[in-house]
Amino acid sequence: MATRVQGGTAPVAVEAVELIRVRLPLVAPFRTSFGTETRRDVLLVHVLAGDSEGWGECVAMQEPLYSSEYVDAAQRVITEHLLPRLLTGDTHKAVSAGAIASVLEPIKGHRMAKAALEAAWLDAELRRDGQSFAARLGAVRDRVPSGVSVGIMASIPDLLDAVSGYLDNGYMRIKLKIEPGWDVEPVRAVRERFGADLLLQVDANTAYTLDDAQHLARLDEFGLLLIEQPLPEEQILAHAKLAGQVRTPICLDESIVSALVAEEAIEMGACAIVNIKPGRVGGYLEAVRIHDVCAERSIPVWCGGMLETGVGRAANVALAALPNFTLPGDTSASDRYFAEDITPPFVLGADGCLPVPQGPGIGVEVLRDVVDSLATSTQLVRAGA
Ligand code: NPG
Repeated sequence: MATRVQGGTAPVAVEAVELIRVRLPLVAPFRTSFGTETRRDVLLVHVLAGDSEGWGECVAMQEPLYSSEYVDAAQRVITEHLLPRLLTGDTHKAVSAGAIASVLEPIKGHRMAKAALEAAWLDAELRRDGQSFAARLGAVRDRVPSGVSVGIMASIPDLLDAVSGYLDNGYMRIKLKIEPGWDVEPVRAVRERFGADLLLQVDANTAYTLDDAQHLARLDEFGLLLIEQPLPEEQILAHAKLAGQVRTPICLDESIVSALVAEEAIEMGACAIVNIKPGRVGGYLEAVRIHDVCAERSIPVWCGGMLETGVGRAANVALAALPNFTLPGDTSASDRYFAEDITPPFVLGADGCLPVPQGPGIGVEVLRDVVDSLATSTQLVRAGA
């Protein structure tokens, strides 16, 4: 399977890279245990390569609250440390998307920044070759079931209204954000109101400690699919200990930053399920490796979300079409986040699924006039400069 991600496409000759920042208001504030997002300040990477072009989206947020990365730092590391390694010297005519991770390996961390570059390079190669992301990554479905992530609300009636609206829209599973003080009662209320058949899971974004194990075990009675990232990112062993004290399957998100970490976490018994976010792990090719590591160990995976525009969403939906993505992802329709997207919107089908783009590259058109109307800055970096 390794050949699927490592082999692949011949490099495109990149002439320049545009870094465009666009600001999109969210349709509603999104509150998690680490903060409230009201807008997305997205960094887009636009690769210009002769007859081809490619787009990538950096998922780093405005502030380093989800992880240590944030968008200003991502742009800075891209211009000062990553692009110079891809665009100057001997390498600049020869780097294929499949080689980017190893060329950038000397730079520690900054996975969201690296992922955005790799995605843009891959898109340019695939557009040139007329191949879709889905085909390149190994997709086996043309529609993927869609879940929705529901933020922390001011009250339980507000939460029930929000969940009810999403179920009316057709979402196939609900994820509730939780934190200490907003956990057992909201979960109970949603379970009681919408019944035992609702696919329901929770996400703590690292808000608990191992001392909370008995409290978290109170969630067991609600038949949740999983509890996502209850403990801090570095505490993989503590997750394994927690798994011995709760019946609800543990899913890791923030902790899983590479295929190697995934392998070790699984071996330690720290997770029974893995959330895969390409930005968090350094790119779509590493995401496929994690998919494979998990598949070999019978660990189901699902595709996480970082409030992406249509650019990131298109590629996420392609990834979510791989065989071991057996749980619905945070791959919601565009209107769950934005009134206006920068691609034609992803629309939830009557079957609760999103279509997997089949066109070359990410398979969706980037609406340049919308991008320009939302842009707050543009920086052009030329190859060989
Ligand atoms: O559907 O894109 C989406 C959002 C899904 O809950 C979601 N994302 O922790 O997984 C998360 C969370 C998140 C939101 C993370 C904002 C970082 C910033």
